[in-house]
Amino acid sequence: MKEFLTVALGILVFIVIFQIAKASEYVSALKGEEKTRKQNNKINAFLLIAFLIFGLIGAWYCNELYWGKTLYPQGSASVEGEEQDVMMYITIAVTGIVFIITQALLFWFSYKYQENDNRKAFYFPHNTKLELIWTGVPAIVLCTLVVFGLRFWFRVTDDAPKDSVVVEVTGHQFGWEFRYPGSDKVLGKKNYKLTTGANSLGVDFADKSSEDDIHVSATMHIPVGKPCKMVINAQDVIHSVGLPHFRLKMDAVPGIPTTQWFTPKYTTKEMQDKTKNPNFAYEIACDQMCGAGHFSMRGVIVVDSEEDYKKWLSTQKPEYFTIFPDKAPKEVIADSIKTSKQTAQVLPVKN
Ligand SMILES: [Cu+2]
Repeated sequence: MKEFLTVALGILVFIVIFQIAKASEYVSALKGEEKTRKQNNKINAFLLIAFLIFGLIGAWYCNELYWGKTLYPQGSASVEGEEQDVMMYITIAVTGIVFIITQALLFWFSYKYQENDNRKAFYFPHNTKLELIWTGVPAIVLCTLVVFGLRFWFRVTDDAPKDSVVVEVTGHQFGWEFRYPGSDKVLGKKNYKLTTGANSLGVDFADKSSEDDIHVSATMHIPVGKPCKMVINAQDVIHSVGLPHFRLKMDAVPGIPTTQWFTPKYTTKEMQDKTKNPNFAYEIACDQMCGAGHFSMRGVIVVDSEEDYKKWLSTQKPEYFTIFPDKAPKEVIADSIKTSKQTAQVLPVKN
């Protein structure tokens, strides 16, 4: 019903516009073409100025209205992102100034140089000097902006600092998996042919370095103030690790691991206080349309204090022991029994 009404309304509006156009054609025939054209010219010249003024006010008003809802007032939550924010402001300032000047001139000239019987148009077909200036200056400015952008890009995609916390981030339809290299600081090899229900990342457990690797889903923990290097993968289609608070984004491409690193400035708790939002969470938003469940592909990054991070890490069991329980040392089994007993005590007993 709603669709039908919308279509009917569209047709009605079209008929009304068509009839008005037809009527004004008859009016102009009666009044004389020349006179009507001159009158229309005047109205259009005035409307162009009105469009300029209301357009600029509208742009300013929208900015006032929605500025607080963007992530800019919060500032960058990563050390590296600060540079990117400065770059963004410079880009907006440069392009903004050019936009305002060119648009103001465009509309003002349309008004000022409207048809006038006492003025003859000046024929100005070509000026090489002028063309060189308006091509050269924007080219130099844009190249400078691109060079600064590339410098930032090379920094965050280059080798991460030696003391970085390494996390492998894997995207799949529709969620995120995280793998930590464990105490040997080396991620075990993977082979997609080894992927099974239990070994969902296809880790090659014949590789010794994989025995202490930790696998967690949906929520990733990292310590504050320490560089974090992400090794990014995808298992099915292209996804993208979008970290708006840290001002980063990197595609997750099947078969081609990508990397990016950053240093979180505030813990999640500090950010909750800073934004006065007790539910604040650093988010991984998939920035690539990846299928029907794309909207649900949200991951969470918990930035802990160094101490809390170590505590969290110590409670994680290597995936190897989950898949091969018989290989687990006795204390791990004892630990997991203890944990399950504690959980049993905490959980209400259902009869
Ligand atoms: Cu996705």
